[in-house]
Amino acid sequence: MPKGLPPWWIINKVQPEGPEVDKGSWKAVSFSEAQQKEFGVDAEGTVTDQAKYDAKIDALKAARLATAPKLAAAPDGTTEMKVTTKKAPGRQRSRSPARGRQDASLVPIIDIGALSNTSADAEAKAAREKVAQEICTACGEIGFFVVINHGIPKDVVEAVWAQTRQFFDLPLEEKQTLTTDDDSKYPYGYSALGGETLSRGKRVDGGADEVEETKPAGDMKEMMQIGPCNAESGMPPRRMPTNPEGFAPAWERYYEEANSLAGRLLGAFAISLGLPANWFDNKKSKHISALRANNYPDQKDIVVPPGSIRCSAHTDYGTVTILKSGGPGLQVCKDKQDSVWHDVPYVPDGFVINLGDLMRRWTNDRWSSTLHRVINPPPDHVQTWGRRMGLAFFHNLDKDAIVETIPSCITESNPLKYDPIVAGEFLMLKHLASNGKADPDAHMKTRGGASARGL
Ligand SMILES: O=C(O)CCC(=O)C(=O)O
Repeated sequence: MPKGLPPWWIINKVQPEGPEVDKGSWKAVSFSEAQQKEFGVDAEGTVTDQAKYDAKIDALKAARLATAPKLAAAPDGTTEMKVTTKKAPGRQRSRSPARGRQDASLVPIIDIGALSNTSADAEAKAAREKVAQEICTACGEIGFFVVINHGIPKDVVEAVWAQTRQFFDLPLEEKQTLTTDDDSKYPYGYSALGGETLSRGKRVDGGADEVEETKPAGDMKEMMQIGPCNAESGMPPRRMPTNPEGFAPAWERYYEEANSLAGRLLGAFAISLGLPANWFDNKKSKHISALRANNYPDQKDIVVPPGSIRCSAHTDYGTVTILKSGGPGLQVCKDKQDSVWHDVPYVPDGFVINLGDLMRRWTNDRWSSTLHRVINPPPDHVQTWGRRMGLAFFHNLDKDAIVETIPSCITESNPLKYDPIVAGEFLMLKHLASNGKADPDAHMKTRGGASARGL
């Protein structure tokens, strides 16, 4: 994409109604004949007339900036971008922490409606298998996908979003009453702006190219997090804010819905790996999943310390993460192949799904847990991106679950790499690494003792 413009910006202009997703594949997004002529692109968005394309984009950019305040309001009051993707006109490397590669087609959009139909009839089974295969391809290629028709009711999402926003709007001192004083006893609660540097648990921030350039600096976000309510999980009882009043019920309900979605996804994972659909069930009956809200303040009126980013580069810890995000800025990097950052499409009403390191280890690296980050608004978008919120449900197994490589993931060309590990111990190693107290790669040591991450 010429001029480094984010694809959501262009597509939003071309398709003001937002992404057109057909049959679970975003390749169905297409430009009409009139749009092709107007923009100098083909049906898939590949540039065919560079001069025409550049002129059109410049004109749109000017118009966009002029009308910025008229953009739709996101659930958190920020500017919500309708996003979809288009194919990039060719390979293009980006080393800037503020820019991603302008090709988001790496992260597919998958309609998982069939997973909610548990009927035993052949048609329903075939539909579930088809979805499972799409998911399997995404897990192997990028470890990220966006789901639509996910089954989480809209009112549940709206309630949790509104309550979370109200919580973050409280005075700092009030929120800080929920800050844990000993995170080995209570690893949840409130954390103020700059309180966490996720990239500390990684060898890189900003992709392999930037390893020498970036020093750890606090992330430009505040957070609130809870764990499970089940005492059998072995985790401490939840501490919820009492203000706003609706916070606790909204979070409890959303946590359960997100956990059910994680269950549907794990069922599909199992099918796609040649296992019975309930294969993961006996490892998650007293799971220690966590729900975390991130609030990234508007950067218009604050000084961003050098090296700080909204959410620094990291991989997730557990099995699968379900993310509801409130706007653009999320990027992924296929660290083993190149150090290019790719924008993740923002789909209103969709959820971004990604795998954690535990799932990668479980599948003998057949599936990826991919580096991701949230960038600061680029200089020309500080006025329009505004505040951003994100809600991440990190699905984890039972603390004492033994994770031993899934047999169908061991092949002649991909021999067994890892020893069995206890899920709770694995999580602890990752947690310590993000606090600078353990080797960032300790949790991914292979049988020979080397790090599999390869960074
Ligand atoms: O807020 C987002 O979009 C991403 C957050 C994230 O990656 C995390 O909290 O681990």
